[in-house]
Amino acid sequence: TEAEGIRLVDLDEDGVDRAFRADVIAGLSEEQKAIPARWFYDERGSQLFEDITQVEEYYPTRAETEILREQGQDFAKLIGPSRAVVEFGSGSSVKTPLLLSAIEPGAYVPLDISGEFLRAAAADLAQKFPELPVHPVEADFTKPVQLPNQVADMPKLGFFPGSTIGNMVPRTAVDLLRNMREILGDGASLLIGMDLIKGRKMLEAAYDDAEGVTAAFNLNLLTRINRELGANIPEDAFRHEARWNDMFARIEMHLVAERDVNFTISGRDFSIRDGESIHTENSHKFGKRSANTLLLAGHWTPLERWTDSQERFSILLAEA
Ligand code: AVI
Repeated sequence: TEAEGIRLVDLDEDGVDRAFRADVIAGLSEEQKAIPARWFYDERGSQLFEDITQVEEYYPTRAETEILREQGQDFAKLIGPSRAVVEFGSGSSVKTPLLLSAIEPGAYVPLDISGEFLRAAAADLAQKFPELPVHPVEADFTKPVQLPNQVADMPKLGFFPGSTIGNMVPRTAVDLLRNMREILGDGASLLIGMDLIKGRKMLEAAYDDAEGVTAAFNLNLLTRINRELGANIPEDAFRHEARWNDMFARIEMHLVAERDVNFTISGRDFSIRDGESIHTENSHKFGKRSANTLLLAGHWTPLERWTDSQERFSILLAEA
């Protein structure tokens, strides 16, 4: 039901998401202003992200899909049949079926914080694989999660595509990987997508496409703050910027003020100077070694690695 879908969101008496307001107010009070990237994904933000995956310059989705399409035999050989596939984040309509048809799984367990996305993804999968038991779990997978009893005795395969791990700073990524290890248990494997380090030009273009879809995605955060937090940020005073940070091997997205601005959010005053930015996202990129090191720090042992034909993206298989 709708009620189940919103149970994990803590709203105040005015219907404001408390965690959203707290993150925005704390983040805009810091020296380098910053808002966590998870707040991009309201309804319009989720749609814009879908649109990003279709633009010419944004290669990760196509590159990862190519690997899933091409390496099915390898997956089947190394992973084996009858696994309970636990997907962290609700399934994508393209990637998940490619994996499931390659490995003959015993069950599919999509795990997502949003009940609405979860039910849609589970229904879609059930239709494509009518024989496959599907057990959706509505949960925050950064916290401890109990998997359904029906899959208790099956060996697990965690699936975390998209290089979403790259949106976390390393210490948060390590915490998440360790938590996944706890959720999946002994004998589990993990199949995880990680985008690769490459030339600055190609990376910056992927996060600043000519059509302006990524710019709209970034700027939509201001629209969301204005709507949901009773704010009056002048959206036209900001421009989208994607920068490669070489020290941390990551693309950063910023909203850069093009003039001095003053505004209020939930009754509090803020000001941003001309040229100052709000840091809205990190998207870390990996080499072979940094990918392996991250997995090891997260209590996973790397076993195999695949890349697409143009060496843009990697999928790694690791074991507990
Ligand atoms: C969801 N995540 C892996 C995307 C990325 O590439 O870091 C989000 C994104 N931000 C801008 N474009 C895409």
